[in-house]
Amino acid sequence: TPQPLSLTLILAATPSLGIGRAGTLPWPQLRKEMGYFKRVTSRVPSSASPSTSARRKCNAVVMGRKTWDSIPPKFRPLDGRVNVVVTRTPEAFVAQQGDEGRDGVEAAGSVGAALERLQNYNSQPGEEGLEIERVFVIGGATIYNAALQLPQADRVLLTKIEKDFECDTFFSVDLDRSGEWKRSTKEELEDWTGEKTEPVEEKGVRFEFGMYERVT
Ligand code: FOL
Repeated sequence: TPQPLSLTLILAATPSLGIGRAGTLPWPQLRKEMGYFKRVTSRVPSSASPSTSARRKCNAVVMGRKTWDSIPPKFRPLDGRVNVVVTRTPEAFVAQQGDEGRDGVEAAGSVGAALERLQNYNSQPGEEGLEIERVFVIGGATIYNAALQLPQADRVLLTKIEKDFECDTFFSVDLDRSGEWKRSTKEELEDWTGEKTEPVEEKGVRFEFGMYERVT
C-alpha cells in the first residue's frame, strides 16, 4: 500500500507577505525565481522508493481556479506535472477545458478532494501508470488557507522577496512568528529541493529561498 501523500506549499512573498495583485504576481518577471519554482515542482528526488512495476513518477501541482487563469495559456497545464485545479464547479471546468482539447489537467471541489484524487493514482494505477511523488500547493491565498487547515500540509517553500510591491492578496501566516512552523537550515532546504540556494538579485530585487516544517 502506497505512502500517504503530504502537501508542500510553495510561494514567493514580499516583506508584508503580499503574493498577488490584480490577478497576477506583484513583481516584474523574475526569471531565476520562476526557474526555481519550475525545477523544484518538477524534480522527483532520486531517493524516491523505486516501484517494482515500470511506473513513471512525477509530481503534482494543486491550484485554485484564479491561479490557473493567471498562468499564461502557453504554459498551462504546467508540463511534466499532474495539474489539479480547485473550483466550486469542477464539472464546468472540465467541460471548458475539454472544449479546448486540453490534456493533463483535472478539477476537484476542494483541496482535500484534490489530494484524494492524487492518492488514487498511487493506490489504483490508471491507464497512464503515473505515480505521484510530491504534491505542491501553488496558490492562491484561498487555496493556501484551505491547505493549511489539513494536517497533510507539513512543509512550506517560501521565497522572501526583499522589496515591497503593492499587493491586494496576502499569505495569512507569518511563519517566522508562528510557533507552529520552524525554519529549516539551508542544508535541509538544499537536500530537499536539490537546489543550490544562494540569495539572488534580479532587476534590482533581492530574494532568498527558505523552507519551513510544521512542528507537531
Ligand atoms: N512560488 C514561487 N516561489 N514563485 C512563484 O512565482 C510562484 N507562482 C505561483 C505559485 N507559486 C510560486 C503561481 N503563479 C507559472 C506562472 C504563474 C504562477 C506559477 C507558474 C508558470 O507559467 N510556470 C511555468 C514556467 C514559466 C516560465 O518559464 O516563465 C512552469 O513550467 O512552471
